[in-house]
Amino acid sequence: MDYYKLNSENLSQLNGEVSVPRYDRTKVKAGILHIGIGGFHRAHEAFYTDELLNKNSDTNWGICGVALLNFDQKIFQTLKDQHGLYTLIVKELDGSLTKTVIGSIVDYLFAPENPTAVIERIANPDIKIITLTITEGGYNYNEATGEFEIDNPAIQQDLKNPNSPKTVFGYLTQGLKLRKENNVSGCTIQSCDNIQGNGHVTKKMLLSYVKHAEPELVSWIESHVSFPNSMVDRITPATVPADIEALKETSGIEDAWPVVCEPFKQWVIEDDFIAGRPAWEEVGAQFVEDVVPYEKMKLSLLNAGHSVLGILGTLIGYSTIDEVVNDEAVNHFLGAYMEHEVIPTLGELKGVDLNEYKQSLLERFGNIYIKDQVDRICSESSAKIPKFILPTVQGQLQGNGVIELAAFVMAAWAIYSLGVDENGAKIQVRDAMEDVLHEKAVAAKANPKLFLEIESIFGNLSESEPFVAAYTKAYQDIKQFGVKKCIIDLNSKF
Ligand code: CS2
Repeated sequence: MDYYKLNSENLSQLNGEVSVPRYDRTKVKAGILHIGIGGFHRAHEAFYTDELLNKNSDTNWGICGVALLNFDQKIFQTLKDQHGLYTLIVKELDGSLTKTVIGSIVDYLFAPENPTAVIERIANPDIKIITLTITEGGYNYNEATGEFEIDNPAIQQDLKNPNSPKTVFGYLTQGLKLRKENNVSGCTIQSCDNIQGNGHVTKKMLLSYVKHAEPELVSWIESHVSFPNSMVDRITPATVPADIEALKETSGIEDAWPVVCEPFKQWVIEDDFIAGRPAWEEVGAQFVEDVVPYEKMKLSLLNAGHSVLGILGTLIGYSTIDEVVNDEAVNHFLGAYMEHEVIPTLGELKGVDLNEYKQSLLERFGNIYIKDQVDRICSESSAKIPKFILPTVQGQLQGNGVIELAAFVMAAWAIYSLGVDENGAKIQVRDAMEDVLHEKAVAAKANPKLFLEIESIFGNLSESEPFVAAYTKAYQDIKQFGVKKCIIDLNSKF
């Protein structure tokens, strides 16, 4: 087999089993600036945008991808070497692979190398939409107070050095300031992260920063920038070396960083784009007036479901999500959590059968070809759990509903945070709050409640008697009998 490095020159050489862009990429203008070009963006927004470029003749909506952190240098360099091209490998339910070379990222910038280029690009009149995938923790939000963490050292540094920012808030502020100074029209900032009310949160956090950094810019942003909420969905595990090798051996493509994902995808967006938008609805995105109920459903069933599987599965000793959910006892436990604790908090959702949705999630998690890593799911749990699980607990506590299963998962998380699974193997905890989690996890050995006292995660949950009682019992049971046996016992009640 001949091998071809993936780049513009070699596109015409690729064999027929791989789809390639059918549009002229040299004619596509970047109308979207995207911050955070990780796997999820490339499996989701960049995929939808590529489909649209293939379908209609509007060439104003290519993507300029921005790598913001030093850590992102590798993806920047890869995209640069490959002229923005990469292969999206969809792992179908029958194990077959659908491979598409995606061409919608037509430009790329590495912020640490040239901060001014990023600031100027945000102010460029061609850019009408700025989209973000900066992770749940990237919004600098304090769960206990609901406010922006102004004391964060990176934020303080940006306030002192406005022209060489490091955080997304520093960049957006300087870019928007330049837009205003140059009399460029407003734009849309669209979060594509898994946060309830992600548009509202983005607006609130950005304005909090701007009030400190450039107070006179606040009213311009309020009248010139829109912040639609959106719900995004597509399971995208981390790419592993075997994916790269298999692509090379089956298709002859040498792609340094392909993206793998599941076939399912969903994007529900509020139609609030102040400077226009691509016709993403032509390729399956849903535009609705109020996305809040969809977000709530997805975060509290899918993302929370992932966290439940990730934490319990890691302690038991599994390494991928399909292994965990295909364990009958854990599968039943998750189904019971969804049915008895989550669904009662969701209310009616027009056109959606929540039981069917729940069932479809269990099937998606069970796809044996995806091999989503429990390690990916558990990373940054301190930012995820307050958004995925705790709102359900609060809802249930208010209505005197069942909280036992969520309390069990929190107890398991306290034990997980000690960094050793039930077989004695080391757990690599990857979390911005790793030190605090570990310290409280150690303290919890003598008094389990101390873990719940991490206020920036749990707020005042440690004051809830019923929750603390269920959590403490679960903690002691897990220590004594192990996760699996406790799950089996709980399952007999639900
Ligand atoms: C996962 C998400 O990060 C996580 O914990 O739950 O990345 C999930 O796979 C996506 O949101 C799916 O849409």
